[in-house]
This record gives sequence, C-alpha cells and structure tokens, in this order.
Amino acid sequence: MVKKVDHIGVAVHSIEEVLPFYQETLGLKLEGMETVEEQGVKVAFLKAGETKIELLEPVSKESAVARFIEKRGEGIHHLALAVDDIGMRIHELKEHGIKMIDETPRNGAGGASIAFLHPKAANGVLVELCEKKGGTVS
Ligand code: CMX
Repeated sequence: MVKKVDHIGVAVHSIEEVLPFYQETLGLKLEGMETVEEQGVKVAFLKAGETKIELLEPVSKESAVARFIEKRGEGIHHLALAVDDIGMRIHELKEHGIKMIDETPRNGAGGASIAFLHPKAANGVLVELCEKKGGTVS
C-alpha cells in the first residue's frame, strides 16, 4: 500500500550552489546529506512538511542523473512513493504488466530499499518505490 509521497527528486549540477535557495529562500530544513555510490549521486534531503525534497548531484559522468541533466537540464527527476513490503509491490506491478527498472529492491539513500518503475510505464514519470528497513520511510 502506498503511504504517502516520500520525496521528490530534483537533479542539480551542484548541491552546494542550490542549497541557499532551498534553505534560506524557501526556508526548508536540511535533514542530511550522503553519497549513494551505487547510484553515482550525492544527495541532500530537505524537509517539506510530511514529504521531502531530495537534491541529486551526479558524482559520476555515467550515472543516471548525469545523463538526465545532460539531456534535459536541471529539474524534477523522480517521484518517490513510500510503501510497505516493497517486494510484494514489485510483484503486483509486474503482474499488471508494468515494466520495472528494478525487479528486486536495491539499496538507496537513508538505508531504504528502493525500486524504480520505468518512466515509459508511468506516463513519462520516473517513479520510485521506497521502504525503510523495518517499516515505511518516515
Ligand atoms: N523522468 C522521466 N523520463 C525519463 C527520465 C526521468 N528521470 N530519465 C529518462 N527518461 C526517459 C528519456 O527521456 C527517454 O525517453 P525517450 O525514449 O522518449 O527519449 C527514456 O526515458 C530512456 O532514457 P535514456 O536517456 O535513453 O536512458 P537512460 O540510459 O538515461 O535510462 C532510466 C533512463 C530511467 C532507465 C535510468 O535513468 C534509470 O535506470 N533510472 C533509475 C535509477 C536512477 O534514476 N537513480 C538516480 C536516483 C537515485 C536516488 O534517488 O537515490
């Protein structure tokens, strides 16, 4: 079951350069930063009420986010939905014929298990499912 929009991913050239806008201009609180080597990105989470904004900066030229920025420029990259039992959700989506990028969960930021649906299967939107180990991502 989908619990909420966990976060919205925004691709940027440089987290350092855009942080003043998100923190000082928009007044969002920085919750943490980390590098997710597996995804080739540095990420920063900003709290926006019940949901978060995830700034994504590529740390590798081959990463999905680097390719996205090269083709489309900076902007909204993905929508992440918090779910329970991500393995079951992937199974159900596959049964509905939905093309998954990840057919098994992988490790994402904040210790979450994540899996992406292909944007072609979701009306041009890259959708991420995420589940915090031991429960829904908070
Ligand atoms: N949102 C919507 N559509 C997207 C997209 C995005 N973020 N990224 C790519 N696409 C579209 C492209 O426009 C293209 O469409 P057309 O064929 O109509 O031109 C199609 O998807 C294929 O894109 P591509 O550039 O040819 O292929 P890529 O090699 O870049 O792969 C994708 C695209 C989605 C499969 C790849 O980016 C991927 O596997 N993403 C999942 C992992 C990821 O995004 N990780 C970063 C976030 C990590 C985190 O949050 O921790």
